[in-house]
Amino acid sequence: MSNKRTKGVTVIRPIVYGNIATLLPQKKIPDSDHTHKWTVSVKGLNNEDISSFVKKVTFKLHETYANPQRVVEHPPFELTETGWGEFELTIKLQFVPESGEKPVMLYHNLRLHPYEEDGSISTANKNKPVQSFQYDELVFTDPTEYLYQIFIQHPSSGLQTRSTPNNPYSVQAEIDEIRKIEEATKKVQEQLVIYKEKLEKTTKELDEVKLELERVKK
Ligand code: SLL
Repeated sequence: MSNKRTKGVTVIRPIVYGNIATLLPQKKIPDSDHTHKWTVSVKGLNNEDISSFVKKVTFKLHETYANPQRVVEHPPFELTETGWGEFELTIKLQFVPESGEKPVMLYHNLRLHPYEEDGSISTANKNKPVQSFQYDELVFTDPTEYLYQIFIQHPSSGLQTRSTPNNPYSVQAEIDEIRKIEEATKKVQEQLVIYKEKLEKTTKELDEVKLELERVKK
């Protein structure tokens, strides 16, 4: 095994990252304005072990936290904190040194509140745990022989055909998501046509008014 690159090979590894959050019982932490407890994590799909190729994960928190750079060197790659506000977390994945891979940066908006579809905070669900996770794929192009051997020894099951309550990520979910995006794009395009027509009509009316004004002035 060596650091030589395996030309023409691409390995895709699914990951799931994000956070859960729960409301703290009031007066849990004396003299503190913290309202929530949250855990941010990076995992493999179906909790598959990613530590065979991930060496460490650095979570960068908001600067209102003491020591905002939190390094986790062993699985589970997660971090639990308490706080009062939402912010964007930076998650840096570093790979085993023999892989020769550059770090990968992920970005996650820490979510504490149960939002409704319209963006307002749901009061009905305010005591329920909140979850915000994202599926993504790490792509390794021409991995070193060393890394390739690791991937062979630790295969990933990949996306299942259908979602289950424990695993919302599936081929079907992906198809549904693409369909939703296509429908939304279509709607936006339809709206655009309507607004363009309105704009043209209004511009024409404006021109007529301008002409009329010129005529009156004379
Ligand atoms: C906001 N822009 O105003 C965001 C910032 C920061 C949250 C949220 C700190 C906890 C601590 C904390 O919760 N920061 O002081 O230890 O909503």
